[in-house]
Amino acid sequence: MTTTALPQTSLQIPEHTASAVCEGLASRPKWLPSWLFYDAEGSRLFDQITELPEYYVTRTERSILAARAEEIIGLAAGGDALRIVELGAGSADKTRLLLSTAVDRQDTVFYEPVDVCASALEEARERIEREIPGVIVSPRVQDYTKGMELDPPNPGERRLALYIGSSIGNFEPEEAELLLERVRDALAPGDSLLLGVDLVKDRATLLAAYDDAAGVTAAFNRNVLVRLNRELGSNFDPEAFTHRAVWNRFRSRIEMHLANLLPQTVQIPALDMRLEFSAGETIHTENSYKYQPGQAEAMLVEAGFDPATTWTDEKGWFAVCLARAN
Ligand code: AVI
Repeated sequence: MTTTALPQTSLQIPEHTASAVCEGLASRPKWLPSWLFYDAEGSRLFDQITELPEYYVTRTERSILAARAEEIIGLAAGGDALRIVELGAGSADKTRLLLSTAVDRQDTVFYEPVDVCASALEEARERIEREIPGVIVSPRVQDYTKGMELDPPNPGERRLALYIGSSIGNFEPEEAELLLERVRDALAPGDSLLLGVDLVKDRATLLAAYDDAAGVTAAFNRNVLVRLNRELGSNFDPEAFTHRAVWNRFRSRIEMHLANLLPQTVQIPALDMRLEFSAGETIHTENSYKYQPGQAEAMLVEAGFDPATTWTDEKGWFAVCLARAN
């Protein structure tokens, strides 16, 4: 990883963190990229979010996968053996459901999680090989947003790529399209992609999911400032910022912001930055796009896939789309 030593500090900062923070906090309105949420504490808080009563996303997708796993695996495999590649280091029990179903069909399944974080991949390998005999894990340390390099499948094998958890919704529409095209480029004709997307629903349900009563999402949002303090030596007072979730219906997205309560000056020595915050000024930290029915399928067609089947839950809150690379 490239690191940058910036003025007034001996901290070694990854180049992409330094440039994103510089650009975002020098902008008006200020913003930070949402991938900064996921340090160890942020990942722990996100796991907690997935269990919250208000956060319908994870359990709704899980219920669709539990009901449809055999159909999904059968359609993706056709008459061939499946090799399963996942964007991200294993979405816990949702991935396990699909892997166990594949093992029931074909005894041995190769599973290739792709992630930038080698330790998350190692954890996924250890956990999955222990819990599901028959799965052979081959982790790939790659940034899948920049494209994937996969070994050619063996004769009689097809790939099923998993991009579940509605993570696609955290990308801007044009970035999401590019990401799908890159996934398509890494696959061969006849391979499939399983994509999980969150659908537009009533405002109250959406807002509650991103502003829960226990304050876990608020802590998750503020933790980005704790991370900057630790990694860049800044002096943000995280408690002086309020968590705000907003439904932007014109852009079909939930936005998360951190609103500064009182005027304050923040120093970021590692970036040689001094920031004046006025009372009420915000930092935009995340977008989570929500799709209309049929929209994900249209994106998949644009990216070079033939959408095969879409499954939703009974409330029509979440969609899981299986599409074949053409
Ligand atoms: C990871 N991603 C799909 C979550 C979402 O719902 O957009 C991140 C999240 N942010 C706040 N709560 C959950």
